[in-house]
Amino acid sequence: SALRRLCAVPALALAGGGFPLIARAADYTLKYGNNLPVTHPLNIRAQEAAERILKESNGRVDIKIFPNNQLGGDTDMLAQVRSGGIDFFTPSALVIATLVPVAAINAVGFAFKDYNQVWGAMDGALGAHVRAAIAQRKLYAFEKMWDNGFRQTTSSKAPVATASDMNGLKIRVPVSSLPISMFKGLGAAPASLQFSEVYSSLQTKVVDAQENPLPIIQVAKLYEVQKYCSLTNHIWDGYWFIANGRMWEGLPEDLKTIVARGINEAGLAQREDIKKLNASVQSDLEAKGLQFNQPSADSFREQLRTAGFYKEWQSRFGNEAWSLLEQSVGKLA
Ligand code: X2X
Repeated sequence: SALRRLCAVPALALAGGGFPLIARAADYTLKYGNNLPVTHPLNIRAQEAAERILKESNGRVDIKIFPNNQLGGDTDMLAQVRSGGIDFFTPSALVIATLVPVAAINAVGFAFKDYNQVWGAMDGALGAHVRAAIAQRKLYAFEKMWDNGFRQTTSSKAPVATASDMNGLKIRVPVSSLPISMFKGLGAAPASLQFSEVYSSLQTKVVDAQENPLPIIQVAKLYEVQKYCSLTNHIWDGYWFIANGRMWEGLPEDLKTIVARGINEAGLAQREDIKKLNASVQSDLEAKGLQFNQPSADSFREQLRTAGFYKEWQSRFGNEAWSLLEQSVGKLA
């Protein structure tokens, strides 16, 4: 790349008709797209990681971030990271599951009791199993998953206290078959929409309800178009930080090390941010007018068992993945 730099300067000088203001561009200018507002900890930590990587690589790797669905919704960004149109993407486990079905395994309803179980599984054997499946689709998944959070249910109609309150509820879920199956099992009427469409679909009453972790409800201002928030904790969801496989394989080893360290360590810091936010976000949302209730998980779990949800997804994920999940959370069905 020293040679490349030597060659690049005269070319720039000619093109500009004078002395170049910037001596050289980065060797690797890489695009990263995501679906979240810039105020979410995922974007704040990703920005820090990009700055650190630029510095530690002496300007050779410049990661440009395109937040908030600027490059299209999740479905578009997943296609782009596969084709190489973008270099990095952070799909939720639910979203990448449209390509890598086993990736939805962390979203099995009411599986994780707490974050110790979550990170034990995702930093351990279950996460390794999912990363290997992602690699088979020619995508590279960084080691540390980033936190989305435990998903909660909001509605403009009424609080959800027991499974029977889900009956006929028009609820938006991500574009992914597991939450569709789960909410149908609970008796609701789920509709798959990309996150880019959630605010407006709630505002125009295309749907009455949605489900997301509290930090997302906060940064995406969903409290403006929802009245009730029921702390159902029904799914734990995280983001896989993925790279286009060809791009990743083509990076020199020293740059791979710098990029992976920057991204994985930012991910660990982002987990801490969400943990801190979880302690204060409810009172902030209450102050903004959202009314909270805390249902017990029992009626929901019972309804899912009766509906055959756990049996169905055990067979869809396969016994190997299912037993890795149960090693972390205990027997599910
Ligand atoms: O689309 C959602 O609900 C979100 C933001 O949680 C995901 O990325 C799955």
